[in-house]
Parts: sequence; C-alpha cells; structure tokens
Amino acid sequence: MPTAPLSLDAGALLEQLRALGAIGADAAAGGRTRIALSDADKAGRDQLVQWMRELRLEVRVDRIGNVFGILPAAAPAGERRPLMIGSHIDTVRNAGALDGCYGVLAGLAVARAYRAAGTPPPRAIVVAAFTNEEGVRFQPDMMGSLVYAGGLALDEALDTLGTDGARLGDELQRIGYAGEMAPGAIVPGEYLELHIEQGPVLEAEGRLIGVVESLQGISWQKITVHGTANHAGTTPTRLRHDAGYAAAAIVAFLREHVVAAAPDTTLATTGSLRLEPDVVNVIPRKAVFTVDLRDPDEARLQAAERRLADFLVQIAAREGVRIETERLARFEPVSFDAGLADEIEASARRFGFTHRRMTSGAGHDAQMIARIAPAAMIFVPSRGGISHNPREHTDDAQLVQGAQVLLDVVRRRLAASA
Ligand code: HGY
Ligand code: MN
Ligand code: MN
Repeated sequence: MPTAPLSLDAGALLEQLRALGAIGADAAAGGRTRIALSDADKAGRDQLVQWMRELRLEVRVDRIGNVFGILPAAAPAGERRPLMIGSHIDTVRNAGALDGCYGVLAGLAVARAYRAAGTPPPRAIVVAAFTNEEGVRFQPDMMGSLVYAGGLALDEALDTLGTDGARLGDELQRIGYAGEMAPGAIVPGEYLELHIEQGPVLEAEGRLIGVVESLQGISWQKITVHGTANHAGTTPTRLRHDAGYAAAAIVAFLREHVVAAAPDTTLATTGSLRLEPDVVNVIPRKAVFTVDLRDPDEARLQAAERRLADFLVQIAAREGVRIETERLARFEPVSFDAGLADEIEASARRFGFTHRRMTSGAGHDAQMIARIAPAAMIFVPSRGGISHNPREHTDDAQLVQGAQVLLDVVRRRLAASA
C-alpha cells in the first residue's frame, strides 16, 4: 500500500483537460477538431506522450497506433496482469474538450497520485489512448480497441480507406504512430473507463455518478442512391429518378417508421448526406448518406435494420433508382463486469455521491476491451445532455468527483490483489 495516502491532483487534471482541449481548436466553427490520424490528432498524441514521460511512465505504441503509458508495479509483474484505464483523444468535428480526453487524463491523474504517494502500485497501471474511437474518417468506430481486442484484423484495419481516400496505415506512418507492439500484447486484469455521459439522464435526475453496466448495440451503414440527372424545370415528376428525393424519403422513413416502432429505445441518425452534382437546378443523379441505428436490445436493432432494408427495396422500385448499401460498423449490445460495477457503486456510495446504474447510449472503447478483460465504466453528468458539440460541458467539481471514484476503485482493486 502507498506510504502516503493517495490523493488526486485536481488542478493538474483540469489544467491538462484545458491544454489538450486547446489543441486543434477551431475558432471559426467552435470547439476543437482532432480527427483520427490528422495533424491535429498527432499534436494531441505528442502532448499526451510528453505528459506520460513527465510522469516517468514507460510509453509503448502498438501497430494500430494505440498509445500506452505504463506505471510499473512495486515487484516484477510475473503472471500478474496490469490494471488498465483508457479511452481516446481523437474527436469528431467541432467537438467538446471532454469526450474521451477526460478518461485518458484521469488515468494520468491516477498514475500521478501513485507517484506523489511515493510507492509504486501493487500491480502495474496502464493508461491507454486508443486509436480512432470516433470512426469519423475511418470506419468502424472504436477501431483501435477493436483491433486490440482481436475483433478486427490488423492488416484489414491498416488497409482501411478513409472518407478522404487516405489509407489508415499510411496515415499512421505519416504521423509517426505506427508502433512496434503487437495489439493485445498487454492483457489487462481489468479495464476501467471514466467518461462524460454525453446524454441527459444524470443531470435530469440530479445524480453525480453513472455506474455503467451495459452499452447499446450500434449499426452503421453507408447508403448510395443512383438516380438520373435531369433538368429541374423541364422534367415532369412522373419521369424523374430523383436520388435526392429518394434519400430524403429514406431519412423520413427512419423517423416515421423505424424509430416509431420502438420510440423509447431505437435511435436513427443520418449525420452525413451528399448529393451529386449538388446544384440548384439539376435533379440529383446520386445521393450518398449514412445511417446510424442504435438500440439496447439486439432483436429490436435487427428489426430496425430489416425495416430499413425492406423500405430500400420499395423506394428503389417506386422511384426507378438503384440503391447500394455498405456496412460500416455493427456491434451488438455489451454487458460490463458486474463485480466492477458493484465496486464503482460502492465507491460512489462511500463518497456520498448520488448515483444510478445505466446503459451507455454512446459507443466506447470499454465495449471492445470487455472482450478480453472484465471492464466497466463510470459516467459523470453532461450539462444539457450535450456532446459532440463545442457546448459540451461538465462542471469542474463533477469532473473531479468522477476522477475520485476512479482513483478509489483503482486503489481498492489493486490493494485487494496485492
Ligand atoms: O459513435 C459513438 O457512439 C462514439 O462516439 N464513437
Ligand atoms: Mn468518447
Ligand atoms: Mn464521441
């Protein structure tokens, strides 16, 4: 056990959150943008590695670019597996400063507490920042942790082409994060991820801590509608093969029929939509758009996918267009480790923090690492339930409370296995 009591350096955590949040700042559109494997992502990674080195952590990078900072144990590890704390530091476009970064920097705060206490932990602590959690440029999302957990072949991931046509492996080389370590080489004894809720539940109920015991299913696909370009002023409606109209009808169908079939659980989002030739007086010849479906129940998620697939056949026949679909990501709902969830709940109770058990609406690296180790998550409230938006915010006191629970769970978990 550490000679001095473990204590969280809240100032350092909050300062690093602000400093990392300044990297990739987008003054015009707001927030910051550090899309995976971009120059801004490299700058964020470089900053993280510098902070890991300042804590005298051993820094390792694996072949999919996952970054690990290792705080060694008091005694040689032998067969004892490290405790892993992780998340991601890549962002969506015009993101908030907390999504992912909070969990990685809270991991550094845990390592800092052990350093300050003057004795190494009974088992090694590994702080992980996984590559391409957001899946904005390269799909699927949670890609680095998925490869790490053996759910996606490394070579397939490296050959993935981004929405900009870049090859993922080339971009890893270009930014200097094509590491040597084999993904999965460090098998954790357990994995903890601290994250903002990114939804409205904790704030609406006035609770401080989310004990995340499961995570909903995710289905991503890209849909391409091939129609016929024609003159907007001379083409009678009955003669049109309008890719833009078909796309709009599909997006409307998602809300009015797919979500309507399970309005309390199924979610549907079209976040990206592009028309060609994209000019005011030409009937679109092509529409390319994404569909993100989510539901905590696998059977309902499959039913949503089927409803959509059936409608694509109908609208293609009705409008005389050709429709292609491409699966971008598909993850079934995940249950986290009950024992770890119990420990998180017990810690929140000891601190007197209001709390509740919940399912995560967002995808997280924890859902992938749960394939190879006991995993669980801790949530803190998001103001207004806002995330993936520059207005993303959690009060400093709440950020610190979440990190205190993380440190407490880690300390007890390690002490119990000393
Ligand atoms: O899409 C998600 O849920 C995560 O932000 N990648
Ligand atoms: Mn995240
Ligand atoms: Mn996110």
